[in-house]
Amino acid sequence: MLTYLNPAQSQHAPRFEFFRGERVPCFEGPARADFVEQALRARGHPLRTPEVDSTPQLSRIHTPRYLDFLRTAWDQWLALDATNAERQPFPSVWPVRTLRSDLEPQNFTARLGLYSMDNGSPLSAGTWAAAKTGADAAASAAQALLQGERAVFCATRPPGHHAGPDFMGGYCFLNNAAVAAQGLRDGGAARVAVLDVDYHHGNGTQACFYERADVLFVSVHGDPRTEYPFYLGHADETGAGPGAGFNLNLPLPAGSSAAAWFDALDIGCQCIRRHQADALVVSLGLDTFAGDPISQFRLQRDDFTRLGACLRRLGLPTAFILEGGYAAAELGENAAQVVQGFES
Ligand code: OKP
Ligand code: ZN
Repeated sequence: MLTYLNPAQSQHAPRFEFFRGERVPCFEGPARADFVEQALRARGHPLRTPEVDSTPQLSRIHTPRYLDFLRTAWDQWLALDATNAERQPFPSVWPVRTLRSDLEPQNFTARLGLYSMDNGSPLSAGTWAAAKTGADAAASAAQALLQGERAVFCATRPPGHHAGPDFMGGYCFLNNAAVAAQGLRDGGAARVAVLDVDYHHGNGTQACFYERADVLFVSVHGDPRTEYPFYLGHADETGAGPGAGFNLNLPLPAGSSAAAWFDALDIGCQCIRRHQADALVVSLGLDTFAGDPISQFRLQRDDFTRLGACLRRLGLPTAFILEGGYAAAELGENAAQVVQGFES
């Protein structure tokens, strides 16, 4: 399967995040993409670097003020104090209900909170470069499908599905899957489906398309009553305005079996068939794996082959966009199994 890599991915390398009140090494690090590249290379899949500038799609998905902030955030952080190069910024205040988010604060920490949904999206010097090149990879994947490729794999990080129109969150900065879907629309696909199989609900992608009928969003994920991102991903969220009926959430309890997961996937696939989409974007989180350190579904290696085979049967031009998956040593194998299942 044609694969796009993100040659800038290793520039996004924050050193730590917060976990249960402690500073711990980031679960989401450069080794993840290296393992995926290694596994796909070993199986002989053709590897390419991005050839499309995603700027037009990014400006349809994200707001100008958020893009401006993200592009300049690290420089703003350094401008506060040159020794900040060795430190990481974290938000500590957020404009929740009753507070104003329409004004652009002058204080950096206030801006960081305004454009963040959580404190779980650490920044580093190369975050913009890595996120932008990742979005370029997603736009390149869309273009390859429009040019007749049957399926494309985007082996990128940081992930994107928690990033909304004007916020980062959950290790995500730019919404790669939304960029791919928008690229397909811009290139002539009338209807696009996004299927999100990451353990965590793709709140950012849902938000991007919630009022749109041209992009169907379907997600199978841990029940947000107990699982991140908590505040979105419930079954009663079905779309709004022109997008009413174009959003399907299939939450499952933490600890659900692979059998229950495939039953939900089947419902999601039936929905995609009914909508007669012209192309499919898969937000491929592999944190549904039984060995994932921060997630609680129970898929095994062979289940990823089965996932690939299920997706092939939809018969659509398909862009796989890597999202989560934190058992890094097994991530490459699991990704390669999805590809093998799709191609078998
Ligand atoms: C991103 B993706 C909190 C650590 C947990 C939430 C999980 C983000 C998952 N400091 N953060 O959907 O795999
Ligand atoms: Zn996830």
